Amino acid sequence: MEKTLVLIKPDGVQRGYVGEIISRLEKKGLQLVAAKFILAPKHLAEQHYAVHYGKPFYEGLIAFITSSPIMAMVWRGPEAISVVRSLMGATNPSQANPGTIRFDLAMVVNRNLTHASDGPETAAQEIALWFSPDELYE
Ligand code: IDP
Ligand code: MG
Repeated sequence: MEKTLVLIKPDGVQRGYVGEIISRLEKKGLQLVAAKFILAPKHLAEQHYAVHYGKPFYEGLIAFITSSPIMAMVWRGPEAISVVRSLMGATNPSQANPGTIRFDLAMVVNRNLTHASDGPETAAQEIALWFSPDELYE
């Protein structure tokens, strides 16, 4: 079964949406297989967002994601990667569809609440980056 990494970023934690976001994934039918509430070290954030290195928003993104604790999770289910991306909605909340987490709960692209893996390779890489194998309960 497919697995995907989800982060509830500092804005999601600070605005009190950890429960709401987890609830939406649970209600869909996805299975939580790992979770940790952590202040991400800078080197981990930099590896996680390495694909965006050099982009105008990169430095701000790293500063933000390491600024206060986040909820890191692994979710599992049939086509979990695309299902979770659909539940999140478009990267820019103003372009996301109503009913998605980002449209319903967020306003701007640099405070869009969540991260979710975008493909099988990135999901595998990101899960291995944030969790050791013995932290996954499948
Ligand atoms: P994703 O989170 O939907 O996969 P990515 O393109 O991978 O979107 O970008 C990673 C994160 O970087 C986004 O979730 C968002 O927080 C931030 N970001 C993306 N594009 C911009 C931008 O143009 N300005 C500011 N922040 C951005
Ligand atoms: Mg991405």
